[in-house]
Formats: sequence, C-alpha cells, structure tokens
Amino acid sequence: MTGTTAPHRVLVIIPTYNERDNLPLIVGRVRAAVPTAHLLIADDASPDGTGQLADHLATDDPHIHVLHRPGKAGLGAAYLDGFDWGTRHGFDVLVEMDADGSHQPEQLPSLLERVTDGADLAIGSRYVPGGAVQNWPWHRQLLSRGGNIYIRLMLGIPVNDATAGFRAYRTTSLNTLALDDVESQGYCFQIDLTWRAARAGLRIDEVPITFVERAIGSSKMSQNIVLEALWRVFRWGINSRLGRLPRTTP
Ligand SMILES: Nc1nc2c(ncn2[C@@H]2O[C@H](COP(=O)(O)OP(=O)(O)OP(=O)(O)O)[C@@H](O)[C@H]2O)c(=O)[nH]1
Ligand SMILES: [Mg+2]
Repeated sequence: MTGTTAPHRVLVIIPTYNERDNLPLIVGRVRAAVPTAHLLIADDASPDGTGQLADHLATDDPHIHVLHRPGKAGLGAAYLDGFDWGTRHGFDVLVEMDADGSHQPEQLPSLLERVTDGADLAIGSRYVPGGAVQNWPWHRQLLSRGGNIYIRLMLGIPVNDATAGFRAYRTTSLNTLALDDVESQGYCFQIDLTWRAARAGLRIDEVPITFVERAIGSSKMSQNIVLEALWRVFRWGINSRLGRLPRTTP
C-alpha cells in the first residue's frame, strides 16, 4: 500500500506514562499519516496529566480513544489491555507505537502494507537493510544489537529486531497466541510475543524503519527491564532445548 489509506480497520495503540509534551505531536502525526486509523492512548495514571490531555484530544476527534489504567503497571500490561479493547471494538489490525517519537508514524503505511500482503505480524526493524537508528549513544546501540544476537542464539528465531516496539498485528492471528498468560514487561514483552508468533508458525515480516531517539521527556528504560529480558530469554531457551515449551495456543 502506498499513500495514506489504511487497508483495514486499524487501531494504533500508544501506551503513555508522563508523555504530556509528546502526546499532541505523535497524535497529530498519526492522524496525518494514516487518517483512517483510530488511536487508543493507554495511560497509566501519569502524574503529569497525560491522561487528561488525552481526554481533551479525544473530545475533538472521534478517531481518538483513551484507556485509563489505575497506575503504572508496565508497557506489556498496557498493551494487553489495548489489544483486548481493540479486539472487542472490531479492529482488524492492532499497531504498537511509542509516544516519544522514536517510531515515525510516516513509516506506518509500509507496515500496514505487509499485513495487507498477508503478514500476521509486521515488525518495524532497525536491523534489516535500510533500517537505521538515529541519535543513540554507543552503549544503547551495543545493548540493543547485543540483545538481539543473544535472543537469536538462545531462541533460534529468524528475526533481526525482536525487541522492536513498532509493530502491526493482524488481530485474528494475535489472538491465537494465548495472551492470557503473558507476564513479560518492557522489551521482554516484545520478545515474548515474537517468540510466541514464531512458534505458532505465523508469518513475520520485518520492514526497515529509522528509529529516532526521543527528543522530549524521559526514558522509562531501567536495569530491571534489561535483567528481566536476559533471564526470561535464558529460561525459554533452556526449556525449548529440553522440550519443555510453554503453550502457544489455548
Ligand atoms: N501505559 C504505560 N506506558 C508506559 C509504561 N512504561 C513506558 N510506557 C510508554 O511506553 C513507550 C516506550 O517507553 P520509553 O520510555 O520510550 O522506553 P523505551 O522506548 O523502551 O526506552 P528509550 O529508548 O530509552 O526511550 C512510551 O510511550 C512510554 O510512555 C507504563 O508502565 N505504562
Ligand atoms: Mg523510547
């Protein structure tokens, strides 16, 4: 697909925690890039008033919806809630996108095009030819690239950017992945869903994107998020080798 029309009913889910200054910018860019898409802002009671700002944006635009969650419970929990909301409201494609401008809405049509072409999951990838990262310090690049090598070695999945958080899922395919037992948060949430999708035999396409480091607001990335990913991936890799795989389908 080229241009600005969406192939199906598309919901762009944007989890937010203290993104007041970023929110109007990202919402405006999504609305301009794919005007037919709807947005769901999943806010975890941000102390900076992001949730109230989201409500304000939603009053002026029927394409904008807001999910108020009671407190900070991590990216994964916010997405699971968003997936559930999107499924109940009949959306065919569910998109994950950060609020901080790292994922460029102008590149969303190329992800949606892959889903139209038959992909179950289109991943906006930094690590395929044509993909890039802008303004990341060397230690973040090392962590991300090293993390992806570790994931491929441990899990053997043919994905170059398994931690990427800019994705489009076909709703019917996503809902075959037994999401009720997903416990992972942060980057690990993205790895977990990639691992489930690969084991379920879903078609995963990587689409090159340019990831841009946030210019406004602060990162929620922490040492715990990295340790969680290291540990869970290690456990999944060992269990897989021992033939003790967790279930992938209900
Ligand atoms: N609802 C909700 N959103 C969150 C939570 N933690 C992070 N987010 C949002 O998830 C997105 C990604 O978070 P970032 O802080 O940018 O983390 P990151 O992209 O992994 O790390 P950086 O590369 O350092 O920016 C942003 O839109 C955040 O506002 C959370 O606990 N709840
Ligand atoms: Mg970010």
